[in-house]
Amino acid sequence: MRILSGIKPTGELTLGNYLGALKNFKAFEKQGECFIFIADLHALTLPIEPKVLKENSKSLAAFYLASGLDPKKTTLFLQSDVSAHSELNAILQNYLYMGELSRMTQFKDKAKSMKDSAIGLGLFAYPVLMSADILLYDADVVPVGEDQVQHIELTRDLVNRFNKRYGKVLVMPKANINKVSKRIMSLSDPTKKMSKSDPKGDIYLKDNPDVIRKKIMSAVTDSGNEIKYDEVNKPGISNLLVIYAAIKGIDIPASEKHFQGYRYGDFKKEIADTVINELKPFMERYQEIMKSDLVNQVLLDGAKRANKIANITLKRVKRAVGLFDEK
Ligand code: AQP
Repeated sequence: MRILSGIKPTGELTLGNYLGALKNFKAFEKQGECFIFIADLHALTLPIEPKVLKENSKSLAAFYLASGLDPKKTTLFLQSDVSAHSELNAILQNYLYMGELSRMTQFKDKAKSMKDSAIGLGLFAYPVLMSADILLYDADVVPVGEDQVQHIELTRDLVNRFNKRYGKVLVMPKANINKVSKRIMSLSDPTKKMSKSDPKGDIYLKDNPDVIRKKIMSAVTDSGNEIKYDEVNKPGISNLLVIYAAIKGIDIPASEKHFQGYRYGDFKKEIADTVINELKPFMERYQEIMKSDLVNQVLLDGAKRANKIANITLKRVKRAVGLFDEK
């Protein structure tokens, strides 16, 4: 089984990125052949300073390694180091259509506060490049948070459309959504996703323990006093229950049961302790990796391995569509 996942180096990683993605990678490594990449081309779809993008990319590679991934087993690489992503993107963009791309929720969300003249083509065509990322590695499984499911569905439509016309060229991928940590919400507005590009209510992995505690103790809850999972009427409490469940590897009813009879203050205090204890060893590993030369070595080796596999698929697609390729 081939598994593929990536994160955009657009900003400081949040607890949402950690619970929704990083924390799950090690388990996937045991289940199949993993390709985990730094989606730096995707990061260009919204304005970003070159220096920041470069630093974020290195930092993200170190976070991948700190999550326990073994770079000998898993191919860790930079998207921009594998030119086949851009080449396949150029081919696939002819098989996805304006109508379906303009219906993508993520595009609508990101573009709603922007003037038309400021919306880059890359932001609009984001799902095309994402399809290329997935299909190049013949990925069977793509672990994602809830808001990426629509993009995977679009990739599946593309595979059907393409294979119907050219035969069985592309492998059909499937989204894998972690039931518990699929959507960690903002602490200040628990009806909105915690997102690295929206600093309100985020816990950053690089926050120090005092800051984390302060953020959790002041997280928005409600005027009641019952610790109960109820996304509609108690989104703040529900979000904290989810965070606890995701860290402990339990389901939400078990998280609810654990906090039965707690007062809000004590509940938040235990959530803060749990988050701080979870992130401490992870961040220590991250700091060590950042001090070493490991990231450069791993990305160099990863690029070689990723290019090899990606170019095989690219060749298959080029031949299928009739691009002259007798070499
Ligand atoms: N709040 C979240 N809850 C659960 N999972 C999340 N992920 C992100 N936020 C949450 C998961 O982290 C991975 C990284 O995704 P990405 O950086 O490629 O894009 P994203 O989903 O758009 O993440 P952000 O933090 O919201 O980025 P920006 O702000 O740059 O758009 C994915 O697996 C995602 O599901």
